[in-house]
Amino acid sequence: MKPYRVIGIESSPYAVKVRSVFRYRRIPHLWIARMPQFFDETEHVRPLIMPVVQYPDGVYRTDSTSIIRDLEGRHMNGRSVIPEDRGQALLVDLIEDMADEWFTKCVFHYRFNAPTDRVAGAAWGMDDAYPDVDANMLGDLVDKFVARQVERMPLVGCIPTNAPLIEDSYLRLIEILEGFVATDRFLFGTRPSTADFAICGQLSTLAGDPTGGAIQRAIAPRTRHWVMRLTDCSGVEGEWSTKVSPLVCALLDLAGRIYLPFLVANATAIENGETEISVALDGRLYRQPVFGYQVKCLNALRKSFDALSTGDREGLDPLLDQAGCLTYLVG
Ligand SMILES: N[C@@H](CCC(=O)N[C@@H](CS)C(=O)NCC(=O)O)C(=O)O
Repeated sequence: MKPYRVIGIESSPYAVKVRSVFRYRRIPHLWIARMPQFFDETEHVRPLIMPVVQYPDGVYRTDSTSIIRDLEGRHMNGRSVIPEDRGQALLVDLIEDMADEWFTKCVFHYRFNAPTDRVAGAAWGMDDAYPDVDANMLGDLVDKFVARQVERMPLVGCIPTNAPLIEDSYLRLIEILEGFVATDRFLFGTRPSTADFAICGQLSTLAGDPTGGAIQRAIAPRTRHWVMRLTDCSGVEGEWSTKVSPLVCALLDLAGRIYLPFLVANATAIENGETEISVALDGRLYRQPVFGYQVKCLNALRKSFDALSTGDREGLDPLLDQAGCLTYLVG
């Protein structure tokens, strides 16, 4: 079989997430740094987001979450990244989604808020994408990228009034993880789940940026090392835990305070024909233009929750209820 080709750049959270899953799953693949010689072949891909994965049959696909689910069915080699316990699998979906859709705001905020971060973050991405250009041309590419990304900040809620909430959620995530990495190997046992890899993707980008990285070094150094280890777990052999760890519960608490009320406020605003979300999250007013894709995220979570049996929900509902998540999932 031809190997899969994972096309992305090192500073992309989703590219690191997908590559880490391929490595852990021992699925033969090539990592293709997305340089100009590879631009043409993916030009037709829509939406053109990173990473793009070319399958052995030549087809190109995007969207980390759906690619990872698709690989589950194609490669049943005992190295799944989704627990067999359906209740735990739902928690994995929720935490993965929160990493992809909420913690990515932390990446965007720290990367494009302060001028020094902007230049360093953009230079990392542009240098990987255009390693053959001279320093002047690289400087132009960095300026253009910074201008484009700074313009997009309000679209994802990265505005000054939201900054305290976004920063606080980053600090809480890494504080929770710091308490956890010394006692447990991964979120759901001694083997990693796609929720671990989603967090790894976002935190690896933050680790490489000046402010996000300095914060990790200062208050969560062991989490930073954990993130680095997660990028290559090809040698890990482990088991799923039968119990849900208190640290997963702490992450669910964040989902109940911030992520799920945000998703529901977004869906409600769209349903009411509004163009902006304005919602209190964890006691702070949060505002952002509505985002269609995130309605799909909420619907997918609710559909998975709805599909659980009474038996699956017996142990799960009290956990979700205690974390303040249950009401948002029953729709
Ligand atoms: N939901 C997608 C998100 C992928 C994504 O947004 N990737 C970023 C790079 S990290 C991107 O390509 N953004 C489009 C752009 O910058 O034009 C996934 O999970 O793969």
